[in-house]
Amino acid sequence: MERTVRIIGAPMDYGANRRGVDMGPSAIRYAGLADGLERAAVEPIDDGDLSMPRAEERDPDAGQPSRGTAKFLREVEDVCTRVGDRVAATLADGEFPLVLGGDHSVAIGSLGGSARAADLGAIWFDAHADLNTPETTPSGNVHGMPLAAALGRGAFGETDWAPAPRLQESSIAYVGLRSIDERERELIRDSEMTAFTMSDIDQRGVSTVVEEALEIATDGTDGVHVSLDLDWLDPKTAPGVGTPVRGGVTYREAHAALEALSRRDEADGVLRSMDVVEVNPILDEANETATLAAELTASTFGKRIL
Ligand code: 6HN
Ligand code: MN
Ligand code: MN
Ligand code: MN
Repeated sequence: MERTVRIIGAPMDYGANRRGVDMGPSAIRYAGLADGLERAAVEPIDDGDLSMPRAEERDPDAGQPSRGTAKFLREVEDVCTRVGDRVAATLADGEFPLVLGGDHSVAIGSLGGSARAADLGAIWFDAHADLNTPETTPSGNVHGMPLAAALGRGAFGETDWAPAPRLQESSIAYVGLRSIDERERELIRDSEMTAFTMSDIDQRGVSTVVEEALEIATDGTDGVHVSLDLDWLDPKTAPGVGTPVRGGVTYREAHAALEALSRRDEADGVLRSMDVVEVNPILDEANETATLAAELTASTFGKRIL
């Protein structure tokens, strides 16, 4: 039976301090996402974009947590609650939710929605750990906090919307980390998550690392959420991101990684939900990063060369 992939656009930029990432969903669509998915033999249905709270109503300080800083938290809560509901409804209909960001804070919504009716593991392709809490954040930007929010860490633990009900901390694997804040380092060490850094990829190859990440994310869970932050790639390959960090994966490594997911998924049907985030068309060169995002998504769903 053909798989239906429901595209949910979340043009959110409230979690990042750079405007422009809100144009990510259109840029990824324009780059041929639907065609790529059809060539991967899945049926794409595009739900269009969720509406965002209006710019003139913004107040970064409204709705601050009991401790620390999280800018535009009220807006992030509003958007992520709707993303979560849409993701959960898509899964209930037997379809695959593909969330297009927007900044990485939208993943609070996708994780929450995907972990409502299943024990969830996750693979986090990112230069960053996204594990800051309002208490530890150096920037106040919620796109540096989605995993902490979904795990109910720090002040997020006092909210009812951020923690993802059945997300298994020990079933989360990072792939490609290379920029970790001092306080995040302690949070990772004290957590049950597994972190594969760029150095692990250098030493053992990206396919091996992804296969291990899959073992971790599938062990004892019902399915895996894939979170693809385009700053995972080297900025030479993916310049259109708000927080570039040099030393990321190459074009070939990125494809190899997502093809490894697809091979495993073809055998065992392990993938459950996905988000593709942080594409910023204003900082991009000729829509290169959005094109990469579309191609990598198609690879995840099984697009092959032959
Ligand atoms: N992203 N660790 C930094 C912060 O502000 O918390 C950067 C976060 C980047 C987040 O790229 O999704
Ligand atoms: Mn991220
Ligand atoms: Mn179960
Ligand atoms: Mn990142």
